[in-house]
Amino acid sequence: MVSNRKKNVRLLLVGISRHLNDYFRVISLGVACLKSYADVKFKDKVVSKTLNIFDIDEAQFWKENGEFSPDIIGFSCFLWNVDTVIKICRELKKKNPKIKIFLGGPEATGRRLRLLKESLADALIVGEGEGPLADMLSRCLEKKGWDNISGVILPSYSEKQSSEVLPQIIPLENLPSPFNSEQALGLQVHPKMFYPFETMRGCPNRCAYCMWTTLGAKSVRYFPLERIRDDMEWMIKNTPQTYIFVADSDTFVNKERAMQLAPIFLRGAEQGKLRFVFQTNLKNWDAELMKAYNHPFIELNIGINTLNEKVQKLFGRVYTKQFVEKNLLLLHQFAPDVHVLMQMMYACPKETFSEFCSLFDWAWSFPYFSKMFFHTQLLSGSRMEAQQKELSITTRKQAPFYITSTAECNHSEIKTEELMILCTAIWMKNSKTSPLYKEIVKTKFKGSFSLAFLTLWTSLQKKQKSLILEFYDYLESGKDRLLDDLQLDIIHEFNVAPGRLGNSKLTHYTNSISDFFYEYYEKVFGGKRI
Ligand code: B12
Ligand code: SF4
Repeated sequence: MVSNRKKNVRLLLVGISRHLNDYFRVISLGVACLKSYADVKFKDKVVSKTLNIFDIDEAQFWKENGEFSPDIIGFSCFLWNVDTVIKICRELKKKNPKIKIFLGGPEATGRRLRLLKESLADALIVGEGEGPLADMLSRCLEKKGWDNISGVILPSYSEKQSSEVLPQIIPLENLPSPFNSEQALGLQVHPKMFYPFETMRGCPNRCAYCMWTTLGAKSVRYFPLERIRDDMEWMIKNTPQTYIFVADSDTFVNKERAMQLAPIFLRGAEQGKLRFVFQTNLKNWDAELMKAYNHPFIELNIGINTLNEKVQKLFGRVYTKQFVEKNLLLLHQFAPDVHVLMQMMYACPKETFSEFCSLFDWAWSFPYFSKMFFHTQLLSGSRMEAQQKELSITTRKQAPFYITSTAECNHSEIKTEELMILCTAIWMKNSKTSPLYKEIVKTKFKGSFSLAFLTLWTSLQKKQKSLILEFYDYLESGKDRLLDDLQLDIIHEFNVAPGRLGNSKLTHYTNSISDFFYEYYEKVFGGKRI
């Protein structure tokens, strides 16, 4: 398997990311973790390198691959890079059939044998990668094959065998942190980075749209507090002002532990101006926890998703509107400095257009916090993907596989939902249009934001509609700037990525959409611009 000339194995671990707002390059945490583990375990028997590729820059891969000349290459597969990974793997095999390729990450775990076959790779790892990677490297050093390793699928497996492979899970205390060297992270560090960061692994929930639920990873495991403290000190010193996206399923699922973590995060915020974003569920919060996390550098993304009972049942997340409102108000009272982002979903199966409008009206009428509507998608390996036919779901042809129609909502209705989300996000963020829009919603449209949008839309001139639709088509067709991303950019006031559409063009679209509102306001209500 490995050339007889050499005593060591050369391992290249590749993470390919898309562009991310105006933050500096996002690290691929999965491959950084794998390198750290392989380095500690194998020392100089394995020469490893982490390669972080940004903006899906394929040419950079070929350059660095040529310079490093690996024996084996591992790719981290997410929905935003998997097409590129497949293309690279096939070319690699064509150029050098002896090279050993293995795949891991969420998209590999979800697609399994289908991805292995399509990419022509030699092995695919399900779930956490550290244990299987170590086993595979040991086999390479012994010049043995990769058969019968727990958590690993080989091309010779049947569909059934492949679907039954469970992840190999090792104690988190044994895993070294990558937040201690540029080599492990795979890029030069400086202030204002973007780091995914873990304090735990596993998730007690079983949301139908998430593929992790099929992995038997229900029990939650924690990284030692000492490690988290050390990571924070390293970041305060080396990468202040960094944006830390906490990758935990929900850091607050264990209150005692969350209370122990609070001073560690707050020290990072105070001493290093580090900003933390957490994904969480309201059911885990009480006044004490809210007070402990009350800091302007903390952002809580609250997964409300839907208030529609039928959809909640399908997703496996049930709670009442009263419960959500009560807890949001508590958050406002006890954590007034925190940036709260209410996250809802649209294009959900089992939801009609008018039911979505009710959610939309409720969310925008809630007097506090930022609002964000995520496009529901079919993630590979999720229970919802398995129910696609039964739920009459159609999706976009390329990843992310956003839902374009369901039994309850046709394509044109979902498109209207998107136009409503797009225009309202712009009108409600702009400090000049926002008070006017709120005023007309209240006084002319009985408090209904959806009704206001639908009426406004029909009153727009043809050329105004065409500009909005042109912007919509751009957002829909791409991979690098979708409506989800745009909402986040608007909320966070990020500069816009220099992707296919330059900053100035994007500003042109958003400013024009604001202007259309003014024109309507002046024409219909005789109001003056503020
Ligand atoms: C940070 C993060 C992001 C960051 C970017 C991350 C990046 N590097 O570019 C941001 C915020 C931008 C983001 C955006 C999105 N994300 Co996101 N995100 C995450 C999150 C929270 C953490 C990822 C992480 O670092 N985890 C910790 C590391 C250690 O785990 P890991 O990467 O999985 O790696 C382990 C194993 O997978 C495996 N492994 C990984 N790579 C490899 C490679 C090899 C060779 C091997 C052997 C093993 C291996 O071993 C690793 C260590 O055990 C995950 C959820 C989660 N908890 O994982 C979602 C997740 C990755 N995101 C997801 C989604 C859906 C999105 C969005 C589409 C959401 C949206 N609607 O906007 C967008 C992407 C939009 C787009 N246009 O493409 C899905 C991905 C599904 C998929 N199949 O790819 C996840 C899994 C969430 C979920 N519950 O479903 N995301
Ligand atoms: S979406 Fe989040 S809470 Fe739901 S199962 Fe996945 S990781 Fe857990």
